Amino acid sequence: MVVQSNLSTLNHCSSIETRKPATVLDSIPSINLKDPESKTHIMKACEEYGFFKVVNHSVPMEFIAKLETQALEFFNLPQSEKDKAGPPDPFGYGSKRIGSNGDVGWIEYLLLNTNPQVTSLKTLTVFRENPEIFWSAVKEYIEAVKVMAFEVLELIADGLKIEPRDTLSKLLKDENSDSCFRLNHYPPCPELQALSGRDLVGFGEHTDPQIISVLRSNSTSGLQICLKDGVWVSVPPDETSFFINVGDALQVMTNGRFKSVRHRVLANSHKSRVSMIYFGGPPLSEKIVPLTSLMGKQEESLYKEFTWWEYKTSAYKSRLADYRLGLFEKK
Ligand code: GA4
Repeated sequence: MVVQSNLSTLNHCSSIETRKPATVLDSIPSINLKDPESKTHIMKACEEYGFFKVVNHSVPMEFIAKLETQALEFFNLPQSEKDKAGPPDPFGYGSKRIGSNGDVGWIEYLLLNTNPQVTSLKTLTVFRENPEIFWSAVKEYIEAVKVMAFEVLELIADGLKIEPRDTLSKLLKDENSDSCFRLNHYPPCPELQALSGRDLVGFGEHTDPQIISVLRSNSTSGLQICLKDGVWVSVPPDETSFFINVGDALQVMTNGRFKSVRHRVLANSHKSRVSMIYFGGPPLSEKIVPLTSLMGKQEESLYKEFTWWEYKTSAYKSRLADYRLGLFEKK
């Protein structure tokens, strides 16, 4: 009976699908930030996958571990306590519902703005009695990850021969950069075993709207990316490395040369997955257009002109799996 009722909860999640044999992506591009050739490898990875792994970075493991401990401490609180930091509008604590347009998943999360001035009082309740410990763990982690994101964007600028080399990174360095941060917890779902041959979606397929996203997870698998041919592959977890997603804004800025990567996360039956993602976005007023120096003589923009505010507003009205750039393509 218990299994029955739990199964119906899962069905209510309406996110169960038939499992196809999961191909594991062994060949995932791995960029060693200390390798002098890294810009060439990054270019290939952005063109082929819109996704890559970063190793040999300088984000201290200690920052990562501290934040993961804090995150788990929060997610282990009684539901009624966590709910005080919700609902996400869009910032705050959320459980099962993603965005405000009907998407659901086997997940709970905290969505924060990286700009403390935008952090609402409600979100601050997350930090409870120990605001300094939680907030300082979040801040030191984000600061270190941002430095790595700047480096990655500068290598991309080098690879694309864009000058100055901070053309992209300065959009994230800007004090008005519209960046956000997400802590995700995918609880284990033991009932999954009863659903033999089926998977439960933790976070449904989507592309990230921003410029780039930097993801770090614990050692629990679940992340999958969609290759150019439409095949979904599993990304082996690596708790000491970071994964970078090309976002929609970078696709537009490269006039489609880079593609934003479609990705999703599947729930695990026995292990909990924790991930932390920094989404680097430009200031709201920034025009998102192909970089002039990248455009060939006769080349035309594939997209209509729009600001990040316009794109973001439109994105927040969409469903997770929608092809959001479609509305902004020149027909
Ligand atoms: C996907 C990338 C980030 O997680 C996010 C998500 C946002 C949300 O969770 O509120 C969105 C999703 C994301 C894109 C479409 C809209 C908005 C949920 C959703 C259905 C924080 C973001 O910036 O866009």
